[in-house]
Amino acid sequence: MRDGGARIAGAARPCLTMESIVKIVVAGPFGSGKTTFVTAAVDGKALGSEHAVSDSTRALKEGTTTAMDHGSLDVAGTRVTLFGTPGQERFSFMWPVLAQGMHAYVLVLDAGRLQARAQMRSIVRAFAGFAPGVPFVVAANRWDETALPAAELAAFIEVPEDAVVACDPRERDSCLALLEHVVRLAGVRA
Ligand SMILES: Nc1nc2c(ncn2[C@@H]2O[C@H](COP(=O)(O)OP(=O)(O)O)[C@@H](O)[C@H]2O)c(=O)[nH]1
Ligand SMILES: [Mg+2]
Repeated sequence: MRDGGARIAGAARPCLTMESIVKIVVAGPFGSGKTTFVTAAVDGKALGSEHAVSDSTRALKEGTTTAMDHGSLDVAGTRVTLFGTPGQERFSFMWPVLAQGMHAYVLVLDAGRLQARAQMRSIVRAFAGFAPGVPFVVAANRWDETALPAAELAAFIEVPEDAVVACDPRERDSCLALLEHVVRLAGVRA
């Protein structure tokens, strides 16, 4: 994916004007809190595509996103549209599809699980491959910063340390604060 994938997102990214809608993609491993994030951000008014989990990952949660989570909201006066990806590897062909034209992306991580951190490393690489230069933030969920310092976490998933921000996706204010930061990053590049 890194070298062979089509580089669609950067080239197709529209200009950001005052009237523009900022498109933000919410990605990350299975069970990291993506659907929770999109749902909390839009105050429960999200369109989802959750289905019952059919395999062994059922131990993690009962429903999983098979196409996308979607919703729109205002963030500090900017209209934002969110597209949450499915996290399971077999749906990864959806990631560049949903990433088309995005201004920025959020990578939600369950920082407490080693397996999730390893999966995040390959998701970081995949997005760097098909969306080079597009700004992003890692929303670190369930993160014990004393046990896992930011520098260590950032080095493990191979992102700059200042890209890692603590976030509780169940809390709307936490999601909104993170989105404000992401919208600012998207604006800087416009
Ligand atoms: N305890 C706790 N549970 C969370 C947190 N974030 C998400 N969850 C739960 O973790 C499960 C997986 O979240 P979900 O948003 O479906 O993950 P997704 O696969 O990334 O869309 C759900 O049951 C959430 O309610 C968190 O910060 N703390
Ligand atoms: Mg989901």
